[in-house]
Amino acid sequence: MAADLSAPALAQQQTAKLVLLGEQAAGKSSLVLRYVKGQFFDYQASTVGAAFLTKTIPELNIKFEIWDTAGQERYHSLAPMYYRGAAAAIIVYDITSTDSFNRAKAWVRELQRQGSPNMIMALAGNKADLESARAVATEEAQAYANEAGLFFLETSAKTAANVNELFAEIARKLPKAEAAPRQPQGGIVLDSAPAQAPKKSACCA
Ligand SMILES: Nc1nc2c(ncn2[C@@H]2O[C@H](COP(=O)(O)OP(=O)(O)OP(=O)(O)O)[C@@H](O)[C@H]2O)c(=O)[nH]1
Ligand SMILES: [Mg+2]
Repeated sequence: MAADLSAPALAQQQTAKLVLLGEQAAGKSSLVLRYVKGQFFDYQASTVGAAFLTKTIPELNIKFEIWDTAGQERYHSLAPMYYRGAAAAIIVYDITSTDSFNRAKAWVRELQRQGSPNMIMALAGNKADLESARAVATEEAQAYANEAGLFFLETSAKTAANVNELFAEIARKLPKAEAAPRQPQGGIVLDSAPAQAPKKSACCA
């Protein structure tokens, strides 16, 4: 029997490794927590090493495997472990801190040199709710993002502004899993071509 009836539509779910990088206190963990759990804490403990969370977007059949890295300089040498092989990266800065914007640019340069070649990169200017303390103009960041070929949004983990949009846009930009778009949804494949899709196990959701 050629038709593989053991592979339901669910098995087509695409898994995408996503890493967050950026200066300490820029709001990486807060963005992830807001996105994954809908929570925000005024006091958010600084990340040690990295944190791992997942989030599935059922409409797009994508599961994000999110590595929320620690921004403290002493963890910098660990970063390649988390960004290597990542399909996408969110580089976060704090709009009230020019230093954090410069640090974000340094991360972009590092990823351009050492990240995966087709990595989708998004620049997030976080803490957009703190408009009165703004130090980085939207136009400046947008111009930089255009130049560097990044997708750019200003976000607020506190108010949730643009947080879902940020992750959803990344999901939309991901290259589709090789086999997924060609598989008729829920139908039986009558054509005799061998199924070449790498079989991802549905383990550990
Ligand atoms: N006003 C405001 N505060 C925020 C926002 N996002 C994060 N914060 C606050 O900024 C502080 C640092 O946030 P974190 O999410 O821990 O920052 P981080 O980038 O994960 O920091 P490290 O783990 O140390 O690298 C916390 O006190 C948060 O409550 C935001 O959008 N608006
Ligand atoms: Mg953190």
